[in-house]
Amino acid sequence: MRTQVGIIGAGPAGLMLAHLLRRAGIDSVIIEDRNRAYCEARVRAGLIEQWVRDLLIEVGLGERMLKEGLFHQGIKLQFGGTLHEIKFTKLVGKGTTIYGQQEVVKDLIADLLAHDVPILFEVSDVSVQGLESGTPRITFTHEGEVRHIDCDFIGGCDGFHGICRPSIPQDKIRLFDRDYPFGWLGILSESPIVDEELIYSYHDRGFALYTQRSPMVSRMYFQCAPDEDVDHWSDEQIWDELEMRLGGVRPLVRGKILQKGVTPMRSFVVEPMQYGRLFLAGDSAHIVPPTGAKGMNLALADVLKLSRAFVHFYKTGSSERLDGYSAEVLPRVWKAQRFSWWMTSLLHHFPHENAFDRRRQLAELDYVATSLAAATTLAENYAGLPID
Ligand code: FAS
Ligand code: PHB
Repeated sequence: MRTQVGIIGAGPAGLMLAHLLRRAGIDSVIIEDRNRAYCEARVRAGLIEQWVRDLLIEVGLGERMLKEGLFHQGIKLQFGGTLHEIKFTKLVGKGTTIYGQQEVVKDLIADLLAHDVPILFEVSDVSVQGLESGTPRITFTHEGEVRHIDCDFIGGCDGFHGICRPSIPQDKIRLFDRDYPFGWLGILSESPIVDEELIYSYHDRGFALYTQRSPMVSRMYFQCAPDEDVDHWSDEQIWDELEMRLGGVRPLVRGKILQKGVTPMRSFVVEPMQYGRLFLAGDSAHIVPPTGAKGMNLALADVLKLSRAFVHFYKTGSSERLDGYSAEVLPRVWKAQRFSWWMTSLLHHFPHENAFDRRRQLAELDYVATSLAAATTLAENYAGLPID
């Protein structure tokens, strides 16, 4: 096969990249090692920033989000048995929208296939060659056959555990990381909304988060051990723990747990996010702890910039913007890293902490809840930093 941009990975980054390229008349082919049903059912992020909402509408993907998404004016912080609202719309004139990552993925896959953009699911043995040459190649097995995609560029959108980042000579990149001494045990439950916004709870037993997917489907997380085994928790025990950490102010309504799992917490960045004709975007280049809800939003910010650099190349023949891709997107990546680390440090308990640290965390929460300047900083970062 021959195409202009070969894309590895059908997550939000890979799919949105193909979508933006198609709208600019640039061909691409996506390969994905999972099947379509799995990609469309994978429960991950759920919160999109204001500019992402606007982008989805602008690029013709807003219809279902506008119908089914839940627009939020802000978030609530729960500590000392009280709820404190941080109203983003009043502070920075922006809001956030709850619209599940798998819904964004479904909309993108449907639109791409409707426009005949090839997505090859269930590929295996994927590898890349000729990254330093003008004609890189992707090799993979599909339906039992070894196949090749010859292309001008490769979009490395295969997530943290993909093959693209490890395909770069390790002496050509630098890795930055931090692991956190805890994880999140998360559930998806058939239970009605108990608050019109998210609740981030600081509690003696550890952090907890109340979020939603629809008026009758809720999503909740609580801080657990990094290697917690979710099978050690009965659904009753999970509800008991959530009620202790979240139920103080807004009583939770128990319901059937549809899905549960433990997510490790790490911060990770690779620099640069490109090598030769390979360009990394999304989780293949950076991971943030989900406390700031930045994962999917950052992946979409990367491909918005990358797609523009490809358009500039095919319009002008100049690779100037492609050469500057990493330098252009890394400042936003590091600001999201800082904010996600700050939210995580503010709201979680660390093994080495002492009574002083807990008082300090409470003082910072009180400052954020009562200072216009501090609340505005949180609002600006949470609702989404400006993106041109
Ligand atoms: P993705 O990982 O979504 O997509 C990469 C794709 O590449 C996948 O479809 C994968 O199957 C495919 N792939 C991998 N290797 C391949 C190979 N060798 N060949 C072909 N295809 C390959 N963010 C939040 O903001 N809030 C959350 O609550 C939240 N929860 C999360 C829970 C989990 C368990 C995880 C892992 C992440 C979560 N995130 C969350 C972050 C998440 O939203 C990511 O940031 C987002 O999925 C990144 O999108 P992509 O970069 O497209 O990567
Ligand atoms: C979610 O809705 O899944 C979600 C929202 C905010 C977060 C993390 C996850 O910080």
